[in-house]
Amino acid sequence: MSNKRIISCAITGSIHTPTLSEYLPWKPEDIARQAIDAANAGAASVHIHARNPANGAPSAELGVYREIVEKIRAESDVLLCITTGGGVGMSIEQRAATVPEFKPDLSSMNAGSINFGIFPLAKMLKETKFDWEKPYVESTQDFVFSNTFKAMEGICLIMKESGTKPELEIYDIGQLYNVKYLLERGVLEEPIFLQFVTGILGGIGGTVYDLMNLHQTADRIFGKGNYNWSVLSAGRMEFPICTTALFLGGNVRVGMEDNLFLAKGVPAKSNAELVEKMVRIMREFDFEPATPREAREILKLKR
Ligand code: KMH
Ligand code: ZN
Repeated sequence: MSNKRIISCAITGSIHTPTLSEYLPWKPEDIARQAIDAANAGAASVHIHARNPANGAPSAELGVYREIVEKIRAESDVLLCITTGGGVGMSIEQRAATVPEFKPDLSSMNAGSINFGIFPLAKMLKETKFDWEKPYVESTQDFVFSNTFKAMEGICLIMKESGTKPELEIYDIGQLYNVKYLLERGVLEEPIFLQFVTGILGGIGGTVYDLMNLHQTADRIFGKGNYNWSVLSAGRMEFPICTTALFLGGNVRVGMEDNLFLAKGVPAKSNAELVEKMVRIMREFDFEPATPREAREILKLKR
């Protein structure tokens, strides 16, 4: 087993709100700057969401995405992974629009519908910087993150036409079977790249047992060594779960989309800090972060 591991860094996402961390980037120039710094710190891939430059609310505006994408591409050869998960309340058409527009190396492809509950964050939002924050997170008590078979097939075909590889976001065991179905339908191509998303309320938990369960089921369905995978864990299990994945042959995702803390009670001051910590852990165990060029080879990207 090679000792190279891809670090993905998810820069801002659409879960956390500006009040939760003063360091969460939400202006396009800050998102781009933190992505470039994360790449320089050892991330081979950056996962991008856009936010409204006026108030940090999740945004589907292609103009905002363009500013972020152009700034990153001008300074870095890091793999670009643009979300098609978007944010609460966006239509599937809005979520998919970045793929043909920017033809990124990777785009997230959420592999099934789930309840997506971020409403427990509301208790941390007594006073907020912006009015939208509390109602946004509270609304997820009644929110289904919709990814129907029709929507998934549509998005996979758009990615195929754009030469973009799907990063398949797997929130629970059953979604691995959705991926198997999409492979059989011919809308996905091997080798697939799975991103195990653990610790989201509505999906699988964020324990080592959950990771093992996902990994073993994927081995059984797709065949050991026939696919690439990575893991993220929301919140304080980010580093324990990512560290475990290294020994199982997996790649890792860190970043402020998933976790705002460097250690207990210590807010991360940037995404690069989270990447630097992951690199330190890796090197303690003789793993090395893959470069963007190595990541392209590992993932068998065509472009
Ligand atoms: N927000 C994470 C739970 C996406 O952007 O499409 C998973 C994610 C999905 O990053
Ligand atoms: Zn995301």
